[in-house]
Amino acid sequence: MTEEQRQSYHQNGFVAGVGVFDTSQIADARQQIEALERDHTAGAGGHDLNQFFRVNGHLVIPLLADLARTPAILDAVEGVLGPNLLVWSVEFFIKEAGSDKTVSWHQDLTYWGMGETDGEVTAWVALSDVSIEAGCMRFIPGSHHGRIVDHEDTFGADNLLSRGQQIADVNEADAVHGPLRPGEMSLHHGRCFHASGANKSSDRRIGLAIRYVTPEVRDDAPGRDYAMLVRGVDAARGWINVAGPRGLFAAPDLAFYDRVMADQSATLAAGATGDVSMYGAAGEEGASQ
Ligand SMILES: O=C(O)CCC(=O)C(=O)O
Repeated sequence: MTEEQRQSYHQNGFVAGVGVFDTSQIADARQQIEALERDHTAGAGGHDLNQFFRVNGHLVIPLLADLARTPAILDAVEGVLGPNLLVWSVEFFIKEAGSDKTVSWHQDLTYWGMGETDGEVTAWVALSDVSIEAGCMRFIPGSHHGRIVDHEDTFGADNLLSRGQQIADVNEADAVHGPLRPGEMSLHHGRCFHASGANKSSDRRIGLAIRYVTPEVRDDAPGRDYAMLVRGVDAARGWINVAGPRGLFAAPDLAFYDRVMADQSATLAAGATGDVSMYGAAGEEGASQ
């Protein structure tokens, strides 16, 4: 990441177009992901693959843990968060070709039990051409300078978010698109307003969102929380440290996944007005945090 991109992140709360994989590397990653979809739809341990793709797949799928450890991604994230980095969550945002799925305007940190921290950033990696037509993310520049604002639960059927949470008052005229070519990523701050529209393209729109935190970010909500150290040291020990998967769907990792799931869903569901399906059986394209 260039110094200009780093400054842009701090000023605007997001930066797009950061190159991390070359064409053949990203094609290879997509091919491996689509092979998992083809060969392991049924998942394991009582959860289908879609569930692992939506939430915390890095605990049971080595490919996802490896992607989250990619040095080029960590270099960029280190540029904004500093030298000590943990992965809190890995999740896919997939919109099939021609899909009406959208993501409503929201701030990520609203329900994550981390307060209003500056110590969390999402690296969103494009595994396909994530153009405006394909429903790339839109951001409100500078919105991360404010606090967490009120969100309302809509539980919209076409909304990829678990509770369809949305910010009521967004001036869409201020929004900036963040299109990405395959192998590029964007970084966005946990308080930056963002959303995305339908995929009107003829290819799948595949994004991998990796949430990085620093050791100092503490989970002050009910329950406990977990993160995987990927760079530097965790001297604060505020997170329960996760080693990463032993192999694809290894039995002890599947049992651990269920424990993490139970502890995190207590935090996510706090204050919800309906049934939050973050970890439940999701629809065709699933629901996310
Ligand atoms: O993929 C999208 O359109 C939304 C992603 C998102 O909300 C996130 O990564 O926080």
